[in-house]
Amino acid sequence: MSALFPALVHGSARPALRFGERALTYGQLASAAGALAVRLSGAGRVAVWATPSLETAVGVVAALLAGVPAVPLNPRTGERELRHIVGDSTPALVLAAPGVELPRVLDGLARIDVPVAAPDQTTPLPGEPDPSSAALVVYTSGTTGPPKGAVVPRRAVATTLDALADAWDWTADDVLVHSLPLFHVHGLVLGTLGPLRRGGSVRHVGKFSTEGVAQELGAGGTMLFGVPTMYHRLAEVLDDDAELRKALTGARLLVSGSAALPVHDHERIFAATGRRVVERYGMTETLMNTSVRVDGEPRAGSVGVPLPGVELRLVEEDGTEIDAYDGETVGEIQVRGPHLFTEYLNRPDATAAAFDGSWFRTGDMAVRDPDGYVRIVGRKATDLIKSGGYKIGAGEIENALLEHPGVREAAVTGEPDDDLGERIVAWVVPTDPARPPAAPELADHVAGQLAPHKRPRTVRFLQALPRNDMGKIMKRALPHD
Ligand code: MCA
Ligand code: AMP
Repeated sequence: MSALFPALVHGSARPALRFGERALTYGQLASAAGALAVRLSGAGRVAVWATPSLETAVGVVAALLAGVPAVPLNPRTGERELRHIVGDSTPALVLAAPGVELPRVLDGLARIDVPVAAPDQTTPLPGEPDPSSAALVVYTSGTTGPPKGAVVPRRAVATTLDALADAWDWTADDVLVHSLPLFHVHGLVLGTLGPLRRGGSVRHVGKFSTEGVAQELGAGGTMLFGVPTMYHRLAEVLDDDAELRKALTGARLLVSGSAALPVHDHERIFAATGRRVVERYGMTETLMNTSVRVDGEPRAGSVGVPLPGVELRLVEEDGTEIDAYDGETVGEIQVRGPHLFTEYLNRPDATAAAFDGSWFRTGDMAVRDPDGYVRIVGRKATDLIKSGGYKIGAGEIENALLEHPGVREAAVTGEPDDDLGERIVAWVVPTDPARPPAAPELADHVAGQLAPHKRPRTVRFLQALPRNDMGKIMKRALPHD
């Protein structure tokens, strides 16, 4: 395989990364990441404290140059989840921005402060590692238990980014604007490594705001990546914000992913700007599977067609392949190709269960239109919740709630939410019905143990949970409003 980042081999004064006021050219990035790569060489795995910063980008690029798998950590991860991730991935050290305080869970790890200033002497970049070797270990939630580490090979990163370049005419001239977190595939692989592979640039807005997006897109940004919650928030204010309308209208490409963008938001953005948001569909385990292409017909509610190199099929419950392209026969999406992860770290059982031979079972249910466009209509597992574009397992939240002394029984569901797509709802039987714990206390407990985005937004107290004869909780029988 050729270099993952050809533009780094040549170095140049072209802009590569910008986070707020801080920026690096390709030459500066090559020097800083190249020097760090030498220090990381042979390190096993390295954790990256993935704040939205230059240091995170430099740290991950350095690990990739060194051929050392990077494990991005959400800096807001709670104690229990962080302990699990570190115990499972056993990183040799942690990369962090200078001055950033790390939690005590990481005390046992050596720390390297990521230098972003180019060193005096340029270090030659290491040779390109094997394409099948691991690039990243990205933790992702399942229906039960703690998150699993998806091992993503270098080949998958290169394949998916080149396939997106083909679908979107993505070039070195593009300036990508986004404000996604850097510890998931969307913000890290697509939003950071994507521009770097093309030789283009990325401008990170920091915390998402409609003003920040307007400013960066208006000042030369050509593409915008976001989750549906972000597009929903843009759609909400577009009619009253001429600057934002102008910025979106002037962009070359607006891309949404990580969850379905409601047709209503598609239409509002189109009405205000004349621009169609393009949807693409992926997963941590598969990187990107499908997209609406710039040379194809945009279609709200569709995730487009399989990307180059991606084989996609729909299967019935019993595993029979569906031939129909009729827009109505529903089956599970299975995919195959060089864009797939290799395994869940330390989980051969879960890895085996995720595959049907060489096909990866996505768990997403879809139909195909006569022209091959894929429309996602649901998900197999009701215990997976997508909130703000984050995948969250009901089981992990239930386990955390059950550790709270005021909780005797707990069940967690997702309910439709205009802003977040789905909102986490906790159903709780209190230990003492006369003195149930306060809802914010339970939310803080979950945020502190797992992560703030996993906290319940609504807590409903019950005297008992509905159970079947086997004692299993019947979530569908919970009394919704
Ligand atoms: C509130 N907050 C709390 C608590 N309550 N913090 C701690 N404990 C509490 N009890 C804080 C929040 O942390 C946040 O803090 C603020 O209150 C508001 O929180 P929230 O309501 O969640 O809204 P938000 O922070 O504005 O988040 C919306 C968002 C976010 C920006 C859309 O959900 C987001 O960044 N989503 C992106 C997810 C993503 O990248 N998914 C990709 C994975 P503060 O204000 O300080 O921040 S999917 C993927 O990778 C696949 C491959 C794919 O297809 O893309
Ligand atoms: P994650 O494991 O966090 O990477 O989330 C992957 C899941 O996000 C997929 O299995 C889908 O359910 C969902 N997803 C990603 N992109 C889209 C999209 N454009 N439309 C609908 N669902 C999506």
